[in-house]
Amino acid sequence: MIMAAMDPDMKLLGLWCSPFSKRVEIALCLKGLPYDYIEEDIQNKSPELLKCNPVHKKVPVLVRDGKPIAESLVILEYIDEMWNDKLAILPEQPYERAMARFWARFIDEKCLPSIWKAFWGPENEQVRAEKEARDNLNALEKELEGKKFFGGTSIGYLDIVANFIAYWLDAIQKAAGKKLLTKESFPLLSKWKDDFIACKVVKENLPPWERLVAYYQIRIEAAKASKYEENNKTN
Ligand SMILES: N[C@@H](CCC(=O)N[C@@H](CS)C(=O)NCC(=O)O)C(=O)O
Repeated sequence: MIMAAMDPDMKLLGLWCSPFSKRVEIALCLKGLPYDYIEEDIQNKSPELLKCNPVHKKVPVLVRDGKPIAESLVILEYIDEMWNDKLAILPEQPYERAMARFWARFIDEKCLPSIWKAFWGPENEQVRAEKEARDNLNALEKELEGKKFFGGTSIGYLDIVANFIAYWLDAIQKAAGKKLLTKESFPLLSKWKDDFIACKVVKENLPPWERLVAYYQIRIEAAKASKYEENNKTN
């Protein structure tokens, strides 16, 4: 996180390892907006988080002038509309905007769930999920043909939304000792992730690598242990 000057009018309830809250931090920093950052404890959610996001009870939540906004994609659009005099995040033309939203939903509704399932889903579903995840990554690979970033020549909405694929996926691959995305299988996505991570505003808003890998190692082990317990219960 960039330690922007404190602004009592705007605060972000976030989590250090959440790609969703990092999306918002990247957008705020791209716009050069100061905000106050509050780290949430997801195991022990604060009364403020529960009050600000009673429907999903998740981070990120952006609170501006006391009014909360939840869901990272919604927050990104709010930031872009609210500060439309600063660097644009969404494309300018309605068709390109619609397409960016289409792919953002594809990432959140199809791509990320298939990747999670491939790494810590039920064992008998992992192989199928891996195939699904590769097909989904392939669709994104095609989207990058002829472009440096999803947003064109510089990073935009869809690049920010895809942040998980650029950084978190590598940490999960390292933790699990299993690879979905390699330079050989996805050359365009691999080049894109290097370019994306090299952007100053992105680099400054990524969780520490070793801590993230350790976090996923624990998560993957916990998923294995709970499967083992379930099997023992049913056998
Ligand atoms: N669709 C949401 C997803 C947010 C999300 O899953 N946040 C996680 C942290 S990565 C969370 O707060 N989890 C708490 C919980 O599930 O109880 C968004 O885009 O903001």
